[in-house]
Amino acid sequence: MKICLATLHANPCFTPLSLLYLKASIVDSLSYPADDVTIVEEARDADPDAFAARILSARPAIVGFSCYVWNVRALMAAARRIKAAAPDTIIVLGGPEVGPIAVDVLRANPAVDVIVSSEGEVPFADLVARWREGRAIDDVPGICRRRGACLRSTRHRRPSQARARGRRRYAAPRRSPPRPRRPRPSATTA
Ligand code: B12
Repeated sequence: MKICLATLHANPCFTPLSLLYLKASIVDSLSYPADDVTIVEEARDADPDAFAARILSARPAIVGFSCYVWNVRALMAAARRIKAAAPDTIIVLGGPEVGPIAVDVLRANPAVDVIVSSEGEVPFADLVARWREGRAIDDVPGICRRRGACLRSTRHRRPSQARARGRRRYAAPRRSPPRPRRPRPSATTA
């Protein structure tokens, strides 16, 4: 199953830390092939059709969008385009602009299937593992999802429970291939 994790930056030089952590988490905890997880990042004024087309070109079974105040409208537009072009694609959201209001966001955006309401590393890996194995996601902690015409939320797993499962540390994110260093502005002399 190919996965595409995508976001739009307010400033193109920023790093999509959330997506790098999510990728590291599934590569580390599920031994997911790193090459099957694409990260697509563009500036927030990216052309919506081109952005959606770039995501679709990875042929993902799962698309994860990282949603913040500066990109949520454009990402919802991309979600609609992706669902229209490839209806079987599972669309998952996370991030501070959607997690706390997951029910409202799901209700307003029929193209979205699941929202992870807080830190994503553990629930996203849980979701991916279950989708890969064809298992139900009903009891994955800390998500809000559709079930027919209804919306269902599950409670977060308490940190002590996560620790008991040996998940005290998250896998370190890394870029592959690394983004080329931008040249530092040269010092000017008067
Ligand atoms: C560091 C930081 C910055 C750095 C960014 C460095 C970089 N990435 O290159 C700098 C200083 C540059 C910055 C700039 C801005 N920031 Co800032 N920043 C933060 C801060 C302190 C931490 C963000 C971070 O990296 N967290 C670590 C990552 C791993 O966590 P995360 O992004 O929350 O992602 C986790 C979950 O949300 C979830 N998740 C996220 N996406 C997804 C997707 C899926 C599919 C799933 C399942 C889960 C999931 O799982 C992730 C891993 O646990 C937060 C406040 C905070 N404490 O969170 C504000 C915050 C993100 N910033 C904010 C804002 C508004 C901005 C600016 C617009 C400010 C401005 N006016 O210019 C800019 C735009 C940045 C951009 N990326 O384009 C707001 C966003 C509010 C919102 N509701 O969206 C925040 C929340 C601060 C706040 N409380 O208001 N920021």
